[in-house]
Amino acid sequence: MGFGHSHSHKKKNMVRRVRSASKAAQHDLAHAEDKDHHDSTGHDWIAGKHHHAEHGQPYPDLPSSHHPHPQHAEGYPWARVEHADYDKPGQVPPGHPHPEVFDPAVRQGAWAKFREKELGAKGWKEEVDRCLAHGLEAAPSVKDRTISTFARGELPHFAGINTFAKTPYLEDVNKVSQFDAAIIGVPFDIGTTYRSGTRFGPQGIRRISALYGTYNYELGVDLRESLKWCDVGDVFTIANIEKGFDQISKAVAHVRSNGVFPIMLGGDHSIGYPNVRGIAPFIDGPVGIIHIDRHVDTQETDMDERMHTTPWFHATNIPNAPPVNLVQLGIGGWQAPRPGVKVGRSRGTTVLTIDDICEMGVERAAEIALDVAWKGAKAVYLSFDVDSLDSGFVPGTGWPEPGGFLPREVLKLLRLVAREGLSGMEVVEVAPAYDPSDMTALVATRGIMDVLATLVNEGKLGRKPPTELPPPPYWPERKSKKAKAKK
Ligand SMILES: [Mn+2]
Repeated sequence: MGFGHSHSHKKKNMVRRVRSASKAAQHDLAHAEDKDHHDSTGHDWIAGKHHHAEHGQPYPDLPSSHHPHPQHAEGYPWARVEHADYDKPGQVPPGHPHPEVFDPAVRQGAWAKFREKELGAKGWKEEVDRCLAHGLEAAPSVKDRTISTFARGELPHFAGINTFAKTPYLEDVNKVSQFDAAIIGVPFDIGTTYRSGTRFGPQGIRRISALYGTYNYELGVDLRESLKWCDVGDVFTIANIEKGFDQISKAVAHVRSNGVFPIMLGGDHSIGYPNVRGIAPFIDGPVGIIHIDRHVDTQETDMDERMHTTPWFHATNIPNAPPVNLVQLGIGGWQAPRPGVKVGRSRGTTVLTIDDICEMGVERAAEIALDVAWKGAKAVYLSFDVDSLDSGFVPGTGWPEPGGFLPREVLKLLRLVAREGLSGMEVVEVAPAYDPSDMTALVATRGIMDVLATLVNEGKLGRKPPTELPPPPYWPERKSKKAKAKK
């Protein structure tokens, strides 16, 4: 019998084994008894002879693992199974009661399973190489040799210096033109009129964004493979509205003028104006604005300054950002200053309330938004205020309001309005201090990721891997294409 058992109290040399002795004591005892399996180098276990629980046998009480079977040496009491291979779209295991779930033209679950195969892994290999080069190879005991000593990439998700979704930090912004898209933090909250705290929005969004990988199953996208993007860090904001705006516009203009898609992490909503002001000069024609919010934010001033209740008044004063191309989605509730409503009425902006959108459906609302924003326009800017969601989902915001979007509604809306391409986007009003769960910052992260995925899938940004699959299910056809008007 193996060592560790006391089947008999009578032993030669009168050595008595004690079950309760420590592992080390039992080990020493085995040496004293000259047990043969301790003769091998490093005291490795010999199959069928060793019985220590610390060696990780999964079922020490089962007879089959007591003496492992040579065909399944890992000690499991069942034999290895060879599964049939259903590696082709539409292939169905015999007798499956619902063959339509295997049809990639019908079900997203099937489509996405095969789309994953087409996404490639070049970006992943480059990341591994970079991690090993900069972070050293792992200790010899680590079997997975893609792991480095110092965390330098996506993994582990809890480690590292947080950039947005662990995308590389670009310290030298002079090199930004090498990228397709850039994350710009805008820690600015002196435009708030109630709860402050959105100056910590970029930090909060980056922190929870570490939870995400670069791949999304149902959208069939791996941003690591399809997008060259970076995080340029934060704008040096000034505690003065106008100087702050100037800094923000200059930063956004730098990124946009280098042909890079800018993604601004707010910050309160006052930054909408300097953001558009940074982009519009580089657009050869009108810019439309799609604004998702509970609040119209169209009054001229609030408490005598250009606060976060005012961005679209000033943005639509920019010569090539006309108010007829401003569409506002999700408006409503008890936080609606009447001066802003008056401006919207007189300038002819387009407003859809939550009730409008619930009645017509998100798909129809997105059609309207695209028609309005793109009418005669050369580019469209997207502004996503997290307070457009029901306050239950976004406690970490300055002006929470019940009755807004559900997360899956607003995420679908974001994806649909991004489909014709964008000149830039912002996510505003995340104030992490009011939301220790970070769910508000998470929905901001998610909105950005879904928009980027859509831009890639629609061929508007980065590189879309070629596909032999049918179009993804549930992605509605665009009824009135702006292409018609363009040609
Ligand atoms: Mn708002």
